[in-house]
Amino acid sequence: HGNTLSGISVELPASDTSPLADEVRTGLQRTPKRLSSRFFYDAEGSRLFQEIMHAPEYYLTRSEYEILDTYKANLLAQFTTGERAFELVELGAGDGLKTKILLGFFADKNADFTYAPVDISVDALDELVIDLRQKWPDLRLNPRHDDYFNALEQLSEESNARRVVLFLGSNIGNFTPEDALDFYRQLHDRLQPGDLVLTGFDLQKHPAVIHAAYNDRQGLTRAFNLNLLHRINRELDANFDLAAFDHYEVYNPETGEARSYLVSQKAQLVQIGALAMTVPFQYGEIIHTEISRKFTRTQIEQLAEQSGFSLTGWFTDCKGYFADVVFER
Ligand code: AVJ
Repeated sequence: HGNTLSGISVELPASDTSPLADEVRTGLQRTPKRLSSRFFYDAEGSRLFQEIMHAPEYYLTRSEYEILDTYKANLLAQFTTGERAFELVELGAGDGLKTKILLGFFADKNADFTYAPVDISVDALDELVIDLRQKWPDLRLNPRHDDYFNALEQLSEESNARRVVLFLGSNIGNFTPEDALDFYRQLHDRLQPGDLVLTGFDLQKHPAVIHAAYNDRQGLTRAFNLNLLHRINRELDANFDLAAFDHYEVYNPETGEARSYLVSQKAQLVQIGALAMTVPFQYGEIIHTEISRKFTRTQIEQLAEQSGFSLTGWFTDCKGYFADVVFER
């Protein structure tokens, strides 16, 4: 952590100010300890999440795939109003696996639309754009490497197309109830009357089905959760012993919250070099890392109502596990 001032190298005190550093500094000093799930997605974490999506227990991806495939014509009909073009703005596009079902179908039907994927990962976005250009050379693309709300604000100044915001995969489940409501209120502020939001919500169901989705037998979710410690070791010069932490998941069917934890398997001290910080753990002490919230239809209706949207489309898979829901501004 040297800094060069007019040729003189000045050694700064431990003052790493990356978002991860801030999170680790504050999160590991709290009781109970916690780290946000938004730091899961380094290159290895993104790769592990792709694998989770193929795990037999992780039904979410297959359910949503089924919904989009089954109802792509209904969705196109809802997105199209008269002669007006629409702009599909996808928040957190990732590899766009599920969205490609819609893009392919819309392209076949010669729909008049632009696809605007938004992602904070440049790598994911570049890969997606290369793949889409190859598959559909005529597709109008407007990729944004940006924060969700910045991207939305800029987009709304650019054309008079109808906005259709996609927020798929139950990413909304990582928000607290307050943050979820705030998210839709902010969308409401930035969109125009007639604009749409299509959100993927994971629904409440038999608790054992949900519990298994976050405890796959291959240990992918375990590796995904533990990778956060690996990332901190690498990026913040820490010495977490990954063998001394366990993955633990609870699903509470009364609150609809699946919560992930890392559990210290012994009393230990962990050094975070870049923060000049020593973190003590007791035997059995936890770090809370993720909330994956599951919804009821009533909760989703309330979310629409409290943020000023009308619920105009409700699509589920044949098992009723997942819903893709249309809100109209
Ligand atoms: C990408 C946030 C939807 O919460 O189900 C998968 C992430 N965590 N397995 C989810 C995740 C553990 C996933 N989301």
